[in-house]
Amino acid sequence: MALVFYSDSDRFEPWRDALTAAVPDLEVRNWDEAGDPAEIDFALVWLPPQGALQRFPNLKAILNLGAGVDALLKDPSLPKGVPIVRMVDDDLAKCMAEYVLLHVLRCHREQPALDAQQRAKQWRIVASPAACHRRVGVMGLGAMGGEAARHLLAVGFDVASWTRSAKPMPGVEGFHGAEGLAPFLARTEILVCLLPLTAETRGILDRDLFRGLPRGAYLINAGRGGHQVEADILQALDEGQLAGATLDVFATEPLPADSPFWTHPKVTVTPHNASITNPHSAVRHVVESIRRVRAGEPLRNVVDPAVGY
Ligand code: NDP
Ligand code: OXD
Repeated sequence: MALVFYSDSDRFEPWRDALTAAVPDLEVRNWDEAGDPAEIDFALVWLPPQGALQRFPNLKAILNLGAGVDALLKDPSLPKGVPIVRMVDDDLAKCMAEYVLLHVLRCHREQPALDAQQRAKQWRIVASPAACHRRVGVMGLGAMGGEAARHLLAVGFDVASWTRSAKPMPGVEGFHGAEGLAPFLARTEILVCLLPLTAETRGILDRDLFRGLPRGAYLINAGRGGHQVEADILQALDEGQLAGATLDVFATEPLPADSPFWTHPKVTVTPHNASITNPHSAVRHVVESIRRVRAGEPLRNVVDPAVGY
């Protein structure tokens, strides 16, 4: 059996070593040395070029190196009927939860404003309420949002979620669907977006949505750049509707040098590193998918292309 790998070149060797240690009879080939396309059973990929996967006629599964499959699903020539498995992994979820906790705490304690005060040598005491009085709203309560919510609850935040279907979670006030969005936003002082990018969620972080939040709310987006209408974020910040934004994802990545986000005093930019799949932890999920295919068992975490996640 053979697997072809596509990602940044420095990721190949660690993945090859982890995979061959776990499945000694699996041949792991780098993209440029894939050999006979008919020999390839699995593709383990992150952002492969459009049209590239159709050349493997015997693919049994496409295994995505990340949680989000929006880039893969954009490819109209994806081999029909080949299941796509997204990455669901403990470390991936925990690192995301740490990112969310870090930035929610920064907003909660108004750290960006305190940093600015320090630069200006200003002594102005800012009192923050206890976390239980801070209402955080998490959009998307899947592998990422669920773990983020658990971390936030552990610190004592007042947490709500917004999902597509009803998704009860102990300690979290749940909202769902179009009718749940307005009440969810109205009670949310720090909004965290961990949605997948789909036809329904594209551009959701726009002017109308920001107007539904209490004035002075914070936005944290670690979902996808396609969720945010960047001009609307800037306007909401400049008007004070948003007090600040922490953005890990952008319409264009890397973020262009002339983007106003780089220097905006109310914006924190991180380079799409909220959470990154690592082979040490995630290899077992890839191995489990390979085992299931070989055993003729149903795969887990299969994407539904019709809904987009
Ligand atoms: P999941 O598929 O596990 O969860 C998705 C969640 O979003 C579900 O709760 C789902 O609702 C909800 N959702 C989907 N569509 C809608 C909608 N139209 N309205 C309301 N809720 C909706 O995904 P993950 O948690 O694994 O990942 C989420 C996203 O996080 C990824 O797609 C990716 O874009 C991003 N990500 C970013 C990273 C980074 O470093 N910045 C790293 C990893 C992921 P329901 O429960 O009803 O199905
Ligand atoms: C992912 C990502 O989707 O890193 O896993 O963005």
